[in-house]
Amino acid sequence: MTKDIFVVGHKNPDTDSVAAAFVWSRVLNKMGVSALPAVAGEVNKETELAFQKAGVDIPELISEADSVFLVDHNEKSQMIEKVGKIVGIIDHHKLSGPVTDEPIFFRNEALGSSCSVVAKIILEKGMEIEEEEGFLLICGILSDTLKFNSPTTTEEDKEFAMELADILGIDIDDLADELFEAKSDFSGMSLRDIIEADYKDFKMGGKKVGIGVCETVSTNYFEGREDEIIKEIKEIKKEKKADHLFFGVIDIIDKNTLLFCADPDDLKVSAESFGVPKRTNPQILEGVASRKKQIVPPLSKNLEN
Ligand SMILES: [Mn+2]
Repeated sequence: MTKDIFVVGHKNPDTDSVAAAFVWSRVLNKMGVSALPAVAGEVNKETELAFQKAGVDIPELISEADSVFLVDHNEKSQMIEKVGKIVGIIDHHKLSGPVTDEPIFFRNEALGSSCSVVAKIILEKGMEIEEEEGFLLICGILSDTLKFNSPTTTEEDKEFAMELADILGIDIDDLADELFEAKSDFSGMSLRDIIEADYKDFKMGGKKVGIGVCETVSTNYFEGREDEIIKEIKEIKKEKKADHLFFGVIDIIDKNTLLFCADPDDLKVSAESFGVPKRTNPQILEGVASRKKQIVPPLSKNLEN
C-alpha cells in the first residue's frame, strides 16, 4: 500500500485535466507532499503531443486509489472507479454537491481551464516554475479555451497563457495550430472511439444524461455519416443505461455545434432546451462551442423543471 496521493483528472481525459494533474503534483512535491500525477483513461492525440513536446512522460493510468487530489472535475460519475479519500479539489466546473465528510483543500474558479487555476495559485505563492510545467499549463489553457475563443474564456486565462508564453518564448498561434490539428486527427480511431474520447455523464433532475463532444477544426469527417453516428450513440445510450444521450461535433473555427440525438425523445429534449426546430438530427446549434457553458446549462435547466 502506498501513501502517495494521486493527482488525477476526469475519465476520458483531455489535455487540461492531464496537464493540471501533472503540474499540480509537482506543486505538491515542492510543498513537501508526496504526490504522483495520474490519468483516469487513455489520453487523446492532442495530449500525447503536448507531453511529447514538453519532454515528459504521460502520467500513469489508474482506476483506483486510496488517496486522490481531483483536478478538472468534481462529479462522482467522472471520477476513477474506486476512490478512497479525496484530499483536495482544483476545478473550474459547476459543483455537483458535497463529496467528502471532512474539510479539504478546495479551489474552484470560473476560469477557462483548470490549468489557469493552477497557474493562478503558483503566481499567488510566488513559486518557481519549470519550463515543462509552464509549457503544459499553456497547452491546457489553449486546449480548454480553444485558444481564447470558447465563451468560457476569461481575461485571466489570456493573461496567464501570454505571460507564460512570453517567459518561455513560445508562439501561441503556432502551438495552438499544432494542438488543434492533433485534436482533429481521427486516424486509427473508430466512430465509437471518437464519440467516447470526450464523453461525460451528468445528473440532471434525477436523470442520467450522457454527452460526448468532439472538438474539431473541420466537420468533414462527420458529414454523410449521420445515420451511422445516430445508430452508434443509440447503442451507447443502451449500454450506459442513460436517460438521454447526445453527441456534439463542435466546429472550433466557425463555433457551431452539430448535436446528434440518440432517439426521438432526446431530439425532443434538445429542441426544447435549445429552442431549435425538431426537424433535423443532428440539431444545428449556431454559436455553440462549449459543453460546459452552452450545452449542459440549457439541458439541465430544461430537465430539472
Ligand atoms: Mn478543463
